Amino acid sequence: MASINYDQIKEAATHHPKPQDIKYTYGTAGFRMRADLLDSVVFRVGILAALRSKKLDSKFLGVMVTASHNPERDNGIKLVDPYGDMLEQSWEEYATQLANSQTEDELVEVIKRIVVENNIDETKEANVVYARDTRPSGPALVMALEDGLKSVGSEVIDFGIKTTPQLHYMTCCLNTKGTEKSYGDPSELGYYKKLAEAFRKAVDGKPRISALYVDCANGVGAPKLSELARHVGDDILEVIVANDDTRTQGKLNHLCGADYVKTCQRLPLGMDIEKGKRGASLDGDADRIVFYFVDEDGTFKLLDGDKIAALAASFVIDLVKTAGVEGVKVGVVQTAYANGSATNYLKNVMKVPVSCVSTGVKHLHHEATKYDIGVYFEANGHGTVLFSPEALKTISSAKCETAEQEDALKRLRALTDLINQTVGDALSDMLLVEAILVNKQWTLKDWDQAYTDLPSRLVKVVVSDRHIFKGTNAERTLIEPVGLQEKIDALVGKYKDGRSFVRPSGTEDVVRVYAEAATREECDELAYKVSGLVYDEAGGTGGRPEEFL
Ligand code: G16
Repeated sequence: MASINYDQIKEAATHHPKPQDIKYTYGTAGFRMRADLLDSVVFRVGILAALRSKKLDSKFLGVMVTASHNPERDNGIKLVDPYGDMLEQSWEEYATQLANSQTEDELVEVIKRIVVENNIDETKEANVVYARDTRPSGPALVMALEDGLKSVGSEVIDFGIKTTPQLHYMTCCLNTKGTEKSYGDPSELGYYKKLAEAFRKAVDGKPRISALYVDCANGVGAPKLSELARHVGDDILEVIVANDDTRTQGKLNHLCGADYVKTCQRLPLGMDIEKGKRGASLDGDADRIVFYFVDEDGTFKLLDGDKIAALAASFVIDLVKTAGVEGVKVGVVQTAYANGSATNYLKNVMKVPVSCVSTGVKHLHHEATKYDIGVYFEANGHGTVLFSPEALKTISSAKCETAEQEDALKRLRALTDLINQTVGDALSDMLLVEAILVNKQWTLKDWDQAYTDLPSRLVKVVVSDRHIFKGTNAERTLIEPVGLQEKIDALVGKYKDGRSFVRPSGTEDVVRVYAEAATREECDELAYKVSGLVYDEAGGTGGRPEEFL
């Protein structure tokens, strides 16, 4: 292949000018903001993906156009490394530099710097695959992405509309094809078949449980879940798809979806499930899931990412023990948003090692690879279970002496295929939870009994500049604005089991305030006071946070 043609890049870039006066930041999961401001960013991310592919010996890089849980007017871009994990963090800075280079000349300078610093062979082929969710702004942004890719002469595969985890899966499959690490068939059909087959094995011989109603946030999860359910078969899993309107403008994530349900702690619009029925919500790109039900007394009960982590960890630990592969150790990774009761249960009742890292799947995933089996979930429902190569080897080569051992081993092996190893995946996680509940013949209420969440509250505070907030200690302690943390601590000290922390969101233009305490009243009061403090002392704009009724 010829070297990079910088004149070609300059010419293409004139069609995707960077708006003046905007500073783009690479957030928790890539760039994310109002879609009408993203054209130049997406063009440049195309260039970055191609450069990284060249650097990685022409491996396939993935690019997903999505804004996940954000409102429909937003869009964004997530980058997927060859084995399905998020973009290597040292390259986030390059993404930021490319996105913020104002002129075509500056852009070319940054590209040349990346090439030199990484010793990139310009003549290597670049391979990039991409997909998008159902947002109306998606097609135009994909065209900008293609222009960026073409300007560097990249080979491309357009996977059309997919969930984010499907793109992660396919990127990994393409790069492992024909090797001993082959992850599967790099197609949507291959994805469904792999999951469906593994689910069948995981629930083999156990009776089906009641139907699961799934709120798909009116997003890409709706058609994909229907397709998956068809492959699994309703003889073993009955899924009722709700909020599947991907065509009517304004409906995506509107009063529905995993983020809404978790934040507001109430049923989504369009899912009026009766007492005793089982519900779940996906987010806009189907990488998060939360479960819920309405108790006999009418209380809404949420089973979030923390509950999924505890369920998955305890099931896996039991299987490991019964299968006789006890050398394989399980650990759990959480963030500061994990409910205090969840952490306490895992550490002190289940006696599992627990690590706490900064928000963002990229941080959790990395930490989880340190365990033989690493269970990582954010409280918002984003997560998965990772099996280390050694654990996989032990599980696949283990010999069994009893029928009980054989059964446990069969189910454990099925889980290694059922659980998406590349990233948190709502569809795969849904099947994982269902497989565990089927095996245990549990209702959601049975699952919920393990521990009782401390009342918690998540508040969004709008400030003039959220970038002035800087944290440390896995984002649990603010170091800037100076003095604010001491004031938060003084408030927290007044409440039994009180805990509160503040951090800037990396996906929305808000500051997030988290609070928990022994009772609902105390928790709400603490959340109200801390968010008021943030608003008053750190440039709150718009309405001052209100008391919760
Ligand atoms: C993304 C990340 C998650 C993170 C969430 C919220 O999720 O992948 O790890 O928890 O953003 O991040 P923040 O609090 O910084 O806004 P998604 O599903 O929106 O892509």
